[in-house]
Amino acid sequence: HYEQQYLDLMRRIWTEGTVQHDRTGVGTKALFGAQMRFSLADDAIPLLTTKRVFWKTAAREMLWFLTGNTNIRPLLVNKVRIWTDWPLAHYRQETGDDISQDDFEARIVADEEFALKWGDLGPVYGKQWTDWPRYEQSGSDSEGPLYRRLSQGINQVAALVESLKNNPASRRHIIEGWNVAELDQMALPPCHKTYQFQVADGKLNGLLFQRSCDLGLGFAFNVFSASLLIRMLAQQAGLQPGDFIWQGGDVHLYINHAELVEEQLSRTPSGAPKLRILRKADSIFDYSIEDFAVEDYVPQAHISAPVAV
Ligand code: UFP
Repeated sequence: HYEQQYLDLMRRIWTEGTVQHDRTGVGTKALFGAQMRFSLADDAIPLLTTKRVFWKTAAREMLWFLTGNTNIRPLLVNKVRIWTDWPLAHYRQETGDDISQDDFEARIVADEEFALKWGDLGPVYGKQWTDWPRYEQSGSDSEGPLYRRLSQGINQVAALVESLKNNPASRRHIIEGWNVAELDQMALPPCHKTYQFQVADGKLNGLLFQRSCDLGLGFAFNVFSASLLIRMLAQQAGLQPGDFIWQGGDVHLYINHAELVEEQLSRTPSGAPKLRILRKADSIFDYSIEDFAVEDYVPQAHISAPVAV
């Protein structure tokens, strides 16, 4: 079963991982460098079956990336709360207001101006994917050339669809989130930072390099949304879905996830869920949540665990 790779890695990290005193202060057990391979052929989708994964949340987040938006408001309108922690912490720190998460989220939804001021995450995925900054020389002074930023950046996703169609054999099919010059403006530097694609035998293979992976929580989402992206791209480029290769840098389990790890390792994966894309959208930017259906997904009970911020 495809999920065995995941459980094996989880067991290995939990028993053999190096203890790390990570940024969050929680502490992890970590292993550096790991790979998993999943087939996306025949609508197969690597959704974890040993716990329920709320795949629509991941799908909505992926659709939000593709809009280029970096404000949490459109997510919250759809009850997606996975990005609230960062703006909330920032707001509390700046204003001294000890607002609850519920109240903060309600205010972001109700008050557009408040959202503009407090809901933005900086130039995270959506911005880099669809509007990577470009500059041109605008003059020079005694110290050398002067540059101005162009109002329209590079849309990597649009360029990718074109290159998949027009230059399939290319080894340069890449979407990059790691804009070194803008990392300090981002709420969180990209985790799923690099995607590479390959066209072979009429199939689209995709590889994700994830620099940092919370194997207990983040992974389930990351692996679903990367697969969804490959599926949408394949459909747009007129290709069949091939393999998805997941590649992790610092792969870790938080020390306070003991219950999750033990419960999940006691379960056995089962079933073969399918992801159907119900319609071919006009472009990669025109999908909506109603276009996706997951079938034959009979997961075991959800397991909750604390998120390290
Ligand atoms: N994390 C993921 N996947 C994501 C995401 C975050 O696993 O898509 F946004 C986890 C990895 C790590 C933490 O535990 O969040 C990010 O912290 P850092 O930037 O210090 O690696």
